[in-house]
Amino acid sequence: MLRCQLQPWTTPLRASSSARCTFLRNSSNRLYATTTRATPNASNKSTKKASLNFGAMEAKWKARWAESPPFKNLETKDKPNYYVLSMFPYPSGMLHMGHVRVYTISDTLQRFRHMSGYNVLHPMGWDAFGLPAENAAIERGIHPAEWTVKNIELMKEQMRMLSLEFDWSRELATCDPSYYKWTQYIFLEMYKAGLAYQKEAVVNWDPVDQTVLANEQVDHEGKSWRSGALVERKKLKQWFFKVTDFSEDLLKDIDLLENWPQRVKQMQRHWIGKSKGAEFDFPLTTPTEKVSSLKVFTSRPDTIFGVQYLVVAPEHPLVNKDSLPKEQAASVMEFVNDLNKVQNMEEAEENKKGVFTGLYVNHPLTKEDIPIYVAPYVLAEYGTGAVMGVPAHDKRDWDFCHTNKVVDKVKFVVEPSIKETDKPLDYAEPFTAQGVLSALSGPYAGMKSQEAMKAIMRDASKIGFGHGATQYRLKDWLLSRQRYWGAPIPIIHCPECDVVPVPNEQLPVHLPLDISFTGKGGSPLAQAEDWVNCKCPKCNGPAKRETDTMDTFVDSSWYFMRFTDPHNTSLPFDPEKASARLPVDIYIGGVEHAILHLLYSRFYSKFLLRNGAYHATPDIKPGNGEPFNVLLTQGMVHGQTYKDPATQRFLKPEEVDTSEPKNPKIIATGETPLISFEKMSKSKYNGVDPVNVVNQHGVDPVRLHILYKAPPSEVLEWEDTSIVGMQRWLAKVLKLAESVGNDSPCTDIPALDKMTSEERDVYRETHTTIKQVTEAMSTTYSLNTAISDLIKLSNHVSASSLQPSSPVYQHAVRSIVTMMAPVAPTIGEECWEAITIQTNNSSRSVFAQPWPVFEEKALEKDTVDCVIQVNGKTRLNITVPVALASDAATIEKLARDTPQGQKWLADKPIRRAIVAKNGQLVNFVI
Ligand code: ANZ
Ligand code: ZN
Repeated sequence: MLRCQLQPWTTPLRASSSARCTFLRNSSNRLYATTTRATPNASNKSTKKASLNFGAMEAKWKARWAESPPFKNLETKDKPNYYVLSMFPYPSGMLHMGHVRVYTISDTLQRFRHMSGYNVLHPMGWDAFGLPAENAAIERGIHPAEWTVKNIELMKEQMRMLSLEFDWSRELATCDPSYYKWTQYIFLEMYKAGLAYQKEAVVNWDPVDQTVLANEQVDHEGKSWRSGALVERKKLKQWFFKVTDFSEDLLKDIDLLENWPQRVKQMQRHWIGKSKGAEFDFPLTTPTEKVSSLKVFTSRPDTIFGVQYLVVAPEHPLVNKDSLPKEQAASVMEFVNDLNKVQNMEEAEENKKGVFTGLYVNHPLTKEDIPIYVAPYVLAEYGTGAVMGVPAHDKRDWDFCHTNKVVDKVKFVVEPSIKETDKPLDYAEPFTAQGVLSALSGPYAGMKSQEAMKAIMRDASKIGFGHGATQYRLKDWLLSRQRYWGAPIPIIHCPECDVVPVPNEQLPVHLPLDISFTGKGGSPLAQAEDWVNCKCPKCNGPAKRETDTMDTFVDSSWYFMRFTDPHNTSLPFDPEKASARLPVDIYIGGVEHAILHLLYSRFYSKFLLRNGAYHATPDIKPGNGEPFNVLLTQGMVHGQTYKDPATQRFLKPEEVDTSEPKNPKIIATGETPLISFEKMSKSKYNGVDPVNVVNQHGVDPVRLHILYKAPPSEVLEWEDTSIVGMQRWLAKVLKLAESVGNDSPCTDIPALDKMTSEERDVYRETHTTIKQVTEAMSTTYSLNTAISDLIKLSNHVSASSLQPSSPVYQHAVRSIVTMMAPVAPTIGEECWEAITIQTNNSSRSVFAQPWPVFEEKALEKDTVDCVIQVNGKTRLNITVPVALASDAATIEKLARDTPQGQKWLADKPIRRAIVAKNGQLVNFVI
């Protein structure tokens, strides 16, 4: 799902397995030992200063973790469940910094939850179907299956390198038959529920990739999101999911998503696009047997007297040579066919050209005969596919009316109400606001728009002319693709029985592996005759398989459910297991998936709840079925970009001398380049390879740096000159840990009132930090401030005069180390080992430690910082014990004891003392 921006896999693979490989079965056990890592810090100037050998420590702890996994077998019944999920990647073969960011966030949060006593689920899998694999097959002759398996192994190794701890026992890949069997099964459930259907549709045809695109895959210029080709219109029989059956639920349940970003919720609402208005049914003047009237949807029933023509979409059922009068039929059909040749659909919709059908309706209120036109600016998929043309009050209708010279005189039936505007109506443009109905509006003249809408709808429904109606912009989900590398749609077409679903016991419908990839002429599956020809499950006669495969969004709409029970061979997942784990507690991923992936996942989980695939629990409200509780959308990672100021040309890294990071120079000219941060891309030479970064600086410093540089949901401007700060901090914490470890282990912490003021101070800081970091990890996700709080605390401890033998000191250091461990697992373990070395406890992982808990009492300050004013002017600050903060006499005495106090109060008597804000502000009037 997270697709790599960089070109995946640039060196050809050596084929090791035959094209008939079964996917992934053994990939999870195979590749652990394969990577050798360069020793870090060897080549980098800045890292030499940091004393830790990150590479060696990583190797040490990876080996230990492999031997005794810190997170294994911790699951017990008495612990609450917690499900942390990051969006699974498309296996391009290479992690990019965006991946590193999202998985670092999820890994940090899951480690925190483990330590806080949860049964954590943190799985990983592969969104492994899709075009790039097929394109690789076409371009390089590598089978998509092989390409995919190799890429998965590579990326998995990179993930391990980053100390990301996933539950690999649950690994899944959507291209694995053991997964897509259930994708197909759920498709059939949809089919049985009447939610999967076929219909002819004008589709977006990508002439380069030779495939149908979803609307969302076409950009605002009418170009394919992937190939960049201008998209064409083509009519094909397609499979759809009836998402629109769930429009209202999908809309109203957005209100329940308290922990989703507002922005994402707005995007979802907008996408569903609910609109209230009316449907009017205009009788044709010459009804036929088939059609007697034309329905339109309008949001402005108050403009009903301004209707001067009707327009239908080119795909409207009225537009065929049998329904049209003979004189017009030929020219109308020619107009429509010409439209299909128009390369850019948007252009056709924009230009507002239309053609008269020769048909009329009779307006039941004005009794006028009104012409019907065809024009592409009316969309087949919205409302009824027909609109009432009100040129006076709608800009699109105005343009259409003028372009096609439909009428001589535009009828203005609504006018601005005088009170609201002094501007007289300018008849040179449409008046699109609501107002007061004009004299042309018959019995409704003089009514305000709102009032008129109600009256008109009431009267119209009495005579059967119309009624209130609600429309959604949301369309059904076109899910079929004329492509190879996807889950085959489990349907058989029989000449006798028509559409026959593949029986469950014949699932999965395997993708045939013996396929030639030419990249031309539609789906490769259609050319696999052995596979296409089959027996009809109903009549046993010769039949043909459906050759379309499913959109990869189908695969990713339920993977988070499969993770709850990934090896189930009799169902997509066990209802109990899924119900115990759902909804996902926190879902982390890119905002680019804010609309479709999330909407489709919401649709799937609502359907599957209704379908009984899982059930209501205290966390799953009946009838709700929202899949994701918290949604964390992480920001993009931008790369440092150099440009030549003279030519604006992007410069390659080797063209810039960065030996002085603050003062880079263009090598050829000696000039200073323009520096900016932009989305990483090949053409800007600003991409960063995570493997290099980690090799150079160490895993933990990179993880810390990523989380520290920006809040998770904001853009992260990647530059690595300041990673050295994180390396130094880690070295410092290790020193603190060693100082504790070398001393005798912690005895009891004294009671608060027995502490020295310095102890009290460090103890308070420690608890404040525990509170803040816990909050950041569990509710605000402001991981950057969590790290800065930890840094502050470590500075505080080392600046204090407490000795390592002090229980308060030891408590502080233990707290820092346990709280740091989720972000910096290697050094966290190293520190913990240093601390516990005396207690023979070194075999215990830091991740087996409980997360520290703060005490409310310890947070309280025992002094108040008091600002002292003399005659209303601020003169000095003093510190007053809390117990005495409201005692004016004590404050006066403490103030007089300071040099500043003596200066301003001298020996003058105080006439009045005003103590405000619990002693934080005191005014002495002298
Ligand atoms: C007459 C009218 C008069 C309209 C007026 C608007 C203003 P929303 O609010 O987005 O739902 N419409 C209806 N179906 C359409 C289709 N299939 N393709 C293109 N346009 C269509 O938009 C509803 C309005 O969009 C409808 O109200 C209709 O134009 C147009 F002063 O009807 B109206
Ligand atoms: Zn049959």
